[in-house]
Amino acid sequence: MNSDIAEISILTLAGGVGGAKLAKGFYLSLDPRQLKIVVNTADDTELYGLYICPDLDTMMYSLSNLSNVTQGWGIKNDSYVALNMLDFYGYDTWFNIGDKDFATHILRTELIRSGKTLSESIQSIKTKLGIKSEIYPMSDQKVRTICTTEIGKLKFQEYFVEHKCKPKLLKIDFEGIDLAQISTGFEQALETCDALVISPSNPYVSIDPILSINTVREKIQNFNGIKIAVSPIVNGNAIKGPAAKMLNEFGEDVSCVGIAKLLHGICDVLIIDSQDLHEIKNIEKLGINAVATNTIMNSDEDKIQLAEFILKIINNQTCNAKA
Ligand code: FO1
Repeated sequence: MNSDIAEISILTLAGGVGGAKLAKGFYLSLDPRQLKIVVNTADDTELYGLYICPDLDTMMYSLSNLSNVTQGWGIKNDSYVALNMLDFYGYDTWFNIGDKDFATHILRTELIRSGKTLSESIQSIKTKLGIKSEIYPMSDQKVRTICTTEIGKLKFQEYFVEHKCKPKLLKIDFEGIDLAQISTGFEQALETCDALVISPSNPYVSIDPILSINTVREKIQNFNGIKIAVSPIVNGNAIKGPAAKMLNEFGEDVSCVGIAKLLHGICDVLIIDSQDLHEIKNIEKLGINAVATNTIMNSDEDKIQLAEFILKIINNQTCNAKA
């Protein structure tokens, strides 16, 4: 990497597995201090008296190499002895929490019960996991995605895990969004970072909660660095999760063009997969530049390759800006 890259600071917005994969790519390509990560917390839930933050944990497990990469969440080689005993006691156990994973929820719940903010609890846990980049929740206030479906209102994890995203989705609300403030770390990162990268995460339930926090959308519109997004839809499909189904149910194009439409005003360059090369002109008609590369991230090498592709775009843009 040339020296300019060494000075660039990246803020990435992330949720779910796609967000964790790209962040891992940056984490392996940069000095950790160059990377700041903001994570969706609207998937969070309370179970068994514990405060559970799936997207934050997926992110932290990914960066600390603890992640169960085949399922995308939870800790590798975990056991489910505690869950089986909870089942014996008659608890619902459709949300599969492993024994090691329980330790994270117990630690976070204790920190929060002791008066720590969510940001402070993440700072403590990520430090114990040896993670050197900053990770911030989108907000320290409680926001919860509520899915109104053809079978009624469901909390996000009830929709996503218990009902496997099957019920037709009619509406998505973010309970608590009006009182939620942008987290301090997020606000400072928007003021100081050179580039903003919107991860290939679900636009509705991972990125939109972050954008819906008071002042965030306008801060991003006024962000003085380059704004890049990676399409989570490749060749009309989501790599993982319900993004394609949601785009279809909300009447949008189930394509990277449909994604581009949702990014109007907050994205300068949309990175699409090589399989969607033919869509570049349709995206550019929307006033968003588009570039194609391999965006499927299976191995760490794939994640690094995509991260470095993005860093080159940022570097060129930054050099041009300085010229
Ligand atoms: N996703 C599932 O599909 N099934 C599960 O049983 C499940 C358990 C689980 C436990 C802890 C955790 O942090 C995440 C977990 N997830 C599970 C993923 C979770 O639903 C996330 O919200 C999704 O990955 C979307 O972000």
